[in-house]
Order: sequence, then structure tokens, then C-alpha cells
Amino acid sequence: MTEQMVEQTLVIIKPDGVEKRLIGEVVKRYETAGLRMVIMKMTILSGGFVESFYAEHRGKAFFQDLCGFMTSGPVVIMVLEGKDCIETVRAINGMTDSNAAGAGTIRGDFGDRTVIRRNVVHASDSAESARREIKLCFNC
Ligand code: 3AN
Repeated sequence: MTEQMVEQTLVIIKPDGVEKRLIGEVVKRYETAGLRMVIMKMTILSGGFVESFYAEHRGKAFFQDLCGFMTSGPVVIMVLEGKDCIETVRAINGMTDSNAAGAGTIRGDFGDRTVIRRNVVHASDSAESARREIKLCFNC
């Protein structure tokens, strides 16, 4: 059995999640899973920030719409910590496409089934992404 590692991950509650009054529900799901909130802020992201944050998607068909959406309203950004945190958070969030996300996941329960980008939350997909994203968002 592989030993679980204490690690950190970055989560953004996207503008649709804030608009739908899901901040408390989302945080509750992570905390109930045993994860610890390290730092959290509410902000409105600039276009420049979002373009560098999502640099891996630059050039893809959905890039401009994604950037427009992420700057369309306030977001909540947080760092969570715990054993196997990155995989745990991604499992709690569910698949990118809310249609494919299982019942009981955040995206399965609250994501927009007609517009993929309106999927409530972002979370880092690897330890390397987490380090990069935490640095970008909190400069630490
Ligand atoms: P995840 O957030 O599940 O790691 P990524 O990193 O592949 O997914 O995609 C980043 C964001 O880009 C997604 N959360 C979603 O908002 C948007 N996105 C990804 N794939 C598509 C797609 N095929 N069409 C529209 N938007 C997409």
C-alpha cells in the first residue's frame, strides 16, 4: 500500500459557484473530508492573471470563453492541506464535464449540464500545478 502524503492544493470557487451561493457548501465538503483550510480570499480576477493561470489551455477553442467567464464575477481562492489532498479534492469535485461527474460530487450536484466551463470549482491537478498555482495566487 502506498503511504499517503500530507500535501497542499489550490481550489477556486468559480463565479458560478459564488453566484449560486455555494461557498459554504463547497468548503463544508472539503472540511468534512478532513482537509484543513490554510488560507482563503475572495477577489475578482484580472484578464492577465487568468491568462497566465490557464496558460496550458492557451490556443484551445474554449480559452477565450474560459477567461471571460473567470473574470465575470467574484471568486473564492483557497489553499487546502491534508493527506492525499490533491486527489481527495479532485474526487470531491468530480469530472470536468458536469454531465460526467457523479452524483454526490460538487460538479455532479451543482455544475451546469449545458455549459462545461460553469463547473463551480477549479482544483490543482498535480503537486507541480499546486505549487505553481499557490505561488501565483498567494505569492507563497
Ligand atoms: P479541470 O478543472 O477539471 O482540471 P481542465 O484543467 O482540463 O479541467 O480545464 C480547465 C477548465 O477549462 C475547466 N474547469 C473548464 O472550465 C474549462 N474546460 C475544459 N475543457 C473544456 C471544454 N472541452 N469546453 C469548454 N470548457 C472546458
